[in-house]
Amino acid sequence: MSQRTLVLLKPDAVRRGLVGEIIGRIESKAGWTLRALELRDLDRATLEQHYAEHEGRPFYESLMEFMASGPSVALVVEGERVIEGVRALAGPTDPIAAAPGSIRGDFGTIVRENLIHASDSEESAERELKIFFPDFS
Ligand code: RTP
Ligand code: MG
Repeated sequence: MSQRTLVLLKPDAVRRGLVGEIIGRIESKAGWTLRALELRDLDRATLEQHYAEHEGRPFYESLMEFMASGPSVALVVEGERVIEGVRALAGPTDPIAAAPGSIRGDFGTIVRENLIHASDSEESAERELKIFFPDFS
């Protein structure tokens, strides 16, 4: 089943020069295609919408601050089971628990600075694609 997902390469990935490496891993999966790609500073309003489910959690403010600490790369990726697939490439939220071979497992140590966001369901993908690429259809 072909799907679209919203991927963010977070400010730590951009700062550390890992954009090419991470996009390469996504791009090299058979049949997956990049449909949009942009380096951008994410403003507070966009981040609040995106992370609305986490409002009030203890890590919320530090997550907001981190996500606004530099530009991110926003991507639309399309392909077979791509929603589940990019989450699998990323690995679990905590990079220390993420297996080597996954993006977070290979490059991360800090829960907040875990390099990549990817939509976690079809509903999330639809919601998040509208936030980041409202003109994209
Ligand atoms: P994401 O939404 O960014 O794709 O990551 P995720 O689904 O794996 O994790 P989620 O639970 O949605 O959390 C969103 C992001 O918040 C930061 N976080 N920090 N305990 C903490 O300090 C903590 N917990 C979560 C991470 O950047 C996580 O990706
Ligand atoms: Mg999440």
